[in-house]
Amino acid sequence: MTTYTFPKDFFWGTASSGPQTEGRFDGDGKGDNIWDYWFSKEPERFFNQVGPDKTSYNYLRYKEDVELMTKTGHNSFRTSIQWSRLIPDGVGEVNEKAVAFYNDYIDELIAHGITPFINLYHFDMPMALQEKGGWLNRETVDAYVRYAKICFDLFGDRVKYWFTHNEPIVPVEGGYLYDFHYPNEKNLKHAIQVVFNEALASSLAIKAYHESQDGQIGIILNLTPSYPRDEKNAEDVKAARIADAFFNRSFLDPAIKGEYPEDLIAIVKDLDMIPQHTPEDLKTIKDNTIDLLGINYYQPRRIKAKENPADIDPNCPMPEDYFDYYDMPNKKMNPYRGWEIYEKGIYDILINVRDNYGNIPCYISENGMGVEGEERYINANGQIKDDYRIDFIKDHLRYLHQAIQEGANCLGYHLWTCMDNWSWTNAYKNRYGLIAVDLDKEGKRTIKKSGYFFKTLAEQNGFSD
Ligand code: BGP
Repeated sequence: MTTYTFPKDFFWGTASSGPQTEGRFDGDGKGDNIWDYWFSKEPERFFNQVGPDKTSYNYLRYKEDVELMTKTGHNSFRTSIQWSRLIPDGVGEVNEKAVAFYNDYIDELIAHGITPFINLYHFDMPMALQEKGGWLNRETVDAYVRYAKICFDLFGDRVKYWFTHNEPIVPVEGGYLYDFHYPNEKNLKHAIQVVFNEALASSLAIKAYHESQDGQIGIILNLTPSYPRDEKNAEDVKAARIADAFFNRSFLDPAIKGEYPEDLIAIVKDLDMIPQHTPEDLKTIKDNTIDLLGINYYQPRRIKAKENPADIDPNCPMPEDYFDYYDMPNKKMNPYRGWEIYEKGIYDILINVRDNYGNIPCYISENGMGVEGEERYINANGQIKDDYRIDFIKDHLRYLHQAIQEGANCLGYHLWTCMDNWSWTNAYKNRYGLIAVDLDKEGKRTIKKSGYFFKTLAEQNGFSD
């Protein structure tokens, strides 16, 4: 038998976000964000036309949710403040009902021995700011920094772990390259400007935080290790390295090293797409790096050299002009989400952070498995027997444990997610939670088998097999 024991005070818990869990209710004072707006215009883009209005009723049920977190082994939990709840138009008055809600939610977590991790931005641009260009507009950076300072002032006395963004590359991919977030553009020049403005906003928020508060602040990045089809083929290796620059190092390097990778700068220069910036902006990014890195890991990227350069449309440059995706035979898949499952990726990421990023303190801030039709696994007692999720967690934790044994500075593991929640355009198609949510019964909660497993895992600070 092998026992996997994790370091003392390891963070065990889950992650979620405001827009995916809270819902919106009469009189709550929340303003529209891009999701509210987009759903009102194109409900057919969302699975079963389920929108962001009710999500998982957490705004009404948060006390019960915190109780359930204790029953599922949480010593820490991440959610996000919704910018459009706290400041409905993004720049103006603070909504006192939102302040009361977040205060009470945070107090409830702490009273139950659960350390709150609070993220400031999870894909949820207030609509009033999007109308003026969203992240493309420099004024949004200023509005974000004001919003961040308001959050630190209101909640910083109790919240000691803050994050400036969750997966900042995703609004770039979704909103400006591949059409899965509003504003649904396909424009690499805009995408690059958004990358820069998000990083600048992050650094300015970090600066403000360090000037006034005493906790830690970081960023959460979805790192997708890029594996070449053939490690001995120099063209494949080069292509994988470029994909890594676009999708990982574009945020990882400024966040930790305070500067952009040279290979990425060379490509962007060559495209004549250097984003608008001032020398002072670069200094801000250089001087204000993160304390803690959150790593979301779901899937790797398999890459091969570009096979057919004729695919390239000179009028519409895209990252994929530099590489092709490689469909590796016999890969293990999560068929519901269409994502490859490659457990060793978690190890490779942590070793990369150890060796190339100064072994900065980090934790796994998301990892998880969305499954469609989990009702078919309900047993006679009404419990979902999600053994596949338990196996998924253990399979990743073995590699995480190995990385820690080899010196990785990984402080915890958060699963995506606690309660089943609303997955953007996939809505409630795939369920990720330790706890089931019944949408036909106003969000009734039932702990899944994995929820009980997670409690034992956290109590024992590891597992044996
Ligand atoms: C991450 C996001 C989460 C969450 C998760 C699951 O990228 O941070 O918000 O949604 O992925 O992915 P999806 O919802 O696309 O199935």
